[in-house]
Amino acid sequence: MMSETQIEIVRPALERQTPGDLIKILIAPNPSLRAKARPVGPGDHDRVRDLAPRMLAAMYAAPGIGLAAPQVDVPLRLIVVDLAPPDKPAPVVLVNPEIVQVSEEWAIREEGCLSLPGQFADVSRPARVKVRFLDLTGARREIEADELLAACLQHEIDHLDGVLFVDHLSALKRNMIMRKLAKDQKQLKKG
Ligand code: K1U
Ligand code: ZN
Repeated sequence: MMSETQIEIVRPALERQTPGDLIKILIAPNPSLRAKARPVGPGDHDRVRDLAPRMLAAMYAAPGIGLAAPQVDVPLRLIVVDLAPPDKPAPVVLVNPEIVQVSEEWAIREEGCLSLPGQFADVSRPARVKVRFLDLTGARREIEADELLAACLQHEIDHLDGVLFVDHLSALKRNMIMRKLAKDQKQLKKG
C-alpha cells in the first residue's frame, strides 16, 4: 500500500533504531492525549521525516497496528499504520489524514489502544471510509478501507482530535474502563 519511495524513506531510519531510541507512548489520562493536533506544514518536513520511523518503531515494539503523533506527545496530524504480518511489514505513513467519505453501514469491532493498555471494548463506527492524506514525499493519496483497517484509521484520526475509543461508549462503560486502567497502572508501578 505504501509507495516504494515512502518505504525507501522510512526503512533506513527504522533499521537504525535501537531499543534505547524507543519513544514513549503516553498513557491516559495524560492531558496531551486530549489536545487537538495541528496540521503538518512545509516547515515540519524534517521533523516528520525523523518522527515517522520512530513512531513505527514504537508501534512495532508495543506491539500495535497503528499510532498517532499525539500518543508520543507530538501535537501534529501524523499517523502510522501497519496491519501486515510481522514477517512482511507494510508500513503506511499518513500526513494530514482526512476522512472524506463514510459508508452508511456501521460495524462493531473490538478495539484496544496503546494509550489505554490492557483495556478493550466493542466500538461501533462506519464500516468503510475513504481517507485522503499526503505521503512522506508530499504526494496526495487516498485509501479506501473496510474491516480492521477502516476501524484503525478512524481510531488514529480520532487521536488527532483528542478523541479516545472510550468516547464512543456509554459514560458507564467509559468510566469503568478508565477506573480499571488507573487501577492497573497503580498496580504496575507498585511492581
Ligand atoms: O492507536 C492505538 O492506540 C493503536 C491501536 C489501534 C487499533 C487497534 C484495534 C482497533 C482499532 C485501532 C492498537 O494497535 S491496539 C493493539 C492491537 O490492536 C494489536 C496488537 C498486536 C497485534 C494485533 C493487534
Ligand atoms: Zn489508540
